[in-house]
Amino acid sequence: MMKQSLRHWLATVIATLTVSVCVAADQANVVILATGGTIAGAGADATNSATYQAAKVPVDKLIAGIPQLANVAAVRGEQVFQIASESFTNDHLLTLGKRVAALVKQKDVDGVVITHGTDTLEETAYFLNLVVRTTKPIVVVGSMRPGTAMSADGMLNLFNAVSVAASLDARGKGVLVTMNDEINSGRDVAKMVNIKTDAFRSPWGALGMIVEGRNYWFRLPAKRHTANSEFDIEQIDRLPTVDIVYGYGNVPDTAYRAFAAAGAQAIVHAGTGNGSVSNTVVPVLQELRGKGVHIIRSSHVNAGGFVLRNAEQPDDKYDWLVAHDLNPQKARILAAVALSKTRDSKELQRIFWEY
Ligand code: DAS
Repeated sequence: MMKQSLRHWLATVIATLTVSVCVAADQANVVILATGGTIAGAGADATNSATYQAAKVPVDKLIAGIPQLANVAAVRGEQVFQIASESFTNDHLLTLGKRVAALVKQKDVDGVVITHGTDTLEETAYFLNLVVRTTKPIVVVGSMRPGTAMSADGMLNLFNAVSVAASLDARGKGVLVTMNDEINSGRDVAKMVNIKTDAFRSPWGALGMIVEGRNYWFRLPAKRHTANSEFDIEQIDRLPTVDIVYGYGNVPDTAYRAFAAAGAQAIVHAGTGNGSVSNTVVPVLQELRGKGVHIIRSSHVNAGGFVLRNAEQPDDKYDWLVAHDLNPQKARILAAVALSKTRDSKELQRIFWEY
């Protein structure tokens, strides 16, 4: 009797081990690249939902704080930076992009998550969307409240990001952003509110939702991205300087001149309405274009529209570009990437239509 129960026990143990190894073997491998931000933030008190220090908690602690991650993927973390994202520079973008590109080439990496501050999250997500040639999921995630606050949103945002990055049906959809149960396109999404958890919205709507570890898709990206991009981070070692000037009543031409004098290869005019240009500014933009500086008309109104070429401004005549539906900060990212490849106006405008 004793021998039989021992045999039965051994058979059970071996079967269990086999199943767990199989499950582990089937689990997607996801790498979390941590860069800082509120998702790594810490406040003095649970009532501090908006007063806190960003970029304090290391990636290993973020992972240890969500043991349920092990149910959706085999996860490991790398601390790439530990900064608030308003301090990102072009060099940070290049370093991060090159690390992502190297990881997605590895056979033992199925998806990448980037934890990031929310202030420039939309810029990084768009940049990666343009330059990392892969169909593997790349998911950028942040949080609006630090993990020390009541109803903190970071844990579930990060759990959702890893779950999406581990999903086969998230492949080929470009860089994604998971915040507040939504899956947004890294191209379209922007931070529209500065202190609410539903801060991230796409003017054209979310791609889908992630609920309890399952993705629900409702639309697909319409513009070129990632594997279908003509840009490749591995061929970009420096991003040309592109600056932004905000348009408003009474605006002088000072900032345009200063940026051009400091070496800007293009200036994004964040215009009122349809990227409108004050009649006091048109002459300096014509002068700067004549000196080789590209002028890109965008709008600081972006809730679902786009700047029309040759509407109130004769863009063909002035050889100016329009940013299509991109907000000024995303127009800067695309202009910098595009200028690393071409300075031809027609080519640049094509790129703004296609990306
Ligand atoms: N300062 C903000 C940033 O790092 C904090 C945040 O919202 O993540 O972008």
